[in-house]
Amino acid sequence: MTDDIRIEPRDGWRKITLNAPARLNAVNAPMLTRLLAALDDAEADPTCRALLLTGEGRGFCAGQELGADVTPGPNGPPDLEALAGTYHHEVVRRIRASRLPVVCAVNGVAAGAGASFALACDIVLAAKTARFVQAFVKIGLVPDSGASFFLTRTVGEARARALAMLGDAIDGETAAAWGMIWKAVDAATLMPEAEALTAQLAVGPTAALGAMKQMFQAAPVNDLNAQLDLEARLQGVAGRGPEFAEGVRAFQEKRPPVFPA
Ligand code: T3D
Repeated sequence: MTDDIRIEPRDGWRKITLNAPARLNAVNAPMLTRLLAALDDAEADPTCRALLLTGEGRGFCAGQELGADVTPGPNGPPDLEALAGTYHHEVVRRIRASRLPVVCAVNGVAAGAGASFALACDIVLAAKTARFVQAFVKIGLVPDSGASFFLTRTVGEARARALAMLGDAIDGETAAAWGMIWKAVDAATLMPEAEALTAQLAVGPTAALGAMKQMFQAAPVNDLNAQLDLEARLQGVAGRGPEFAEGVRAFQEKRPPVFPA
């Protein structure tokens, strides 16, 4: 039994580690099938309230494994549209559609689809020494797994185009300075900080955090009126829920809130 996806249950959250360090956690179809199952399983578990995604060893994820999946076979060249649609893009869709806040700890190089998986997450911490590489151009491909979507919205079109067309690596500190990620930290403190952040989210108002995800997903395509309508609708739902009741009660009683699972 392969353990290229390691799942560690913690108190109210799960840590999912891409675990193929010899190839910098480059992914293939079976590994992505297991990653999708891990995401689905966490989603279905009511006791799971947050996720942490990271990589084993010196890499976070070197994108698609440049192996059997993408090697021409007897039937001709690989069908990358099907490969992307079935596996890589489903990972991005699952993370974005999840009810759970997803933290990503980028421990090392994040290349190709690996960088996109990180950028799909809600809060991205990286080691200062981590590298983000739009590796696609180096092998004659185009950005995928949401890279063109995420980059234009985080670093802006000028930087997005250059990153994609040149394939230059940027380090964690630059990624943070450019607004691509939340924060760059010393490599030694990355995991404790990412775990503390995930634990914090796991005791947060889970339904409200899930609603925030819907909001931020919609914001880039909505105009202001549509976004105001969405915010009002989701605020209405939040206001009728037990989290708001507890939050207000805790404020009035001058104690920290204990949000229900
Ligand atoms: O349908 C579709 O959507 C298709 C898929 C598209 C999505 C994609 O992700 S396309 C992009 C695929 N990824 C790449 O092109 C990245 C290839 N790797 C690299 O450019 C470099 O390895 C890195 C920049 C990521 C890191 O460089 P460096 O110098 O730190 O490490 P290294 O020495 O190149 O790699 C270390 C080992 O990992 C090495 O193996 P070895 O020689 O020690 O046995 C290398 O072959 C292996 N490795 C790295 N990336 C991959 C990989 N093995 C297989 N697939 C990889 N993607």
